[in-house]
Amino acid sequence: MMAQGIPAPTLPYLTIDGKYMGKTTPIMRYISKQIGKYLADNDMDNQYLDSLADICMDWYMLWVDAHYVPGSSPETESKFHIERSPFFHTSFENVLSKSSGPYVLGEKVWRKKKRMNIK
Ligand SMILES: N[C@@H](CCC(=O)N[C@@H](CS)C(=O)NCC(=O)O)C(=O)O
Repeated sequence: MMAQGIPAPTLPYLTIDGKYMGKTTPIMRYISKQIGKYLADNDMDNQYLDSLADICMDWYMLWVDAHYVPGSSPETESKFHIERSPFFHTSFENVLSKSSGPYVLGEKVWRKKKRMNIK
């Protein structure tokens, strides 16, 4: 993929009509626009949603580093769960407690209540 000029290829990626599309949050944003769902009504709220997606990716990449990167060990896993993860748990609790619910932006974004069961 690098030889084809694709910048920093990673998973996940999509190809649509033969065109490469990379990186998790930009892919989600593209699909949201295409289907007209999971979008906020204004740029400020969309920026907020993007920031939450970025926080999720930060958390996920720390999880990958702690568990799957060469050199990871029970100690790195433990450090992730004890020292790093609570910061994200608290952040998610803060986000969800600010919302009138059932979703981050009230009734509209994200998924339908029956399909999303965040506690
Ligand atoms: N910033 C990228 C990170 C994606 C990423 O690092 N994916 C990992 C898999 S979890 C990957 O493809 N690593 C390179 C490899 O495995 O060769 C995104 O948002 O999608």
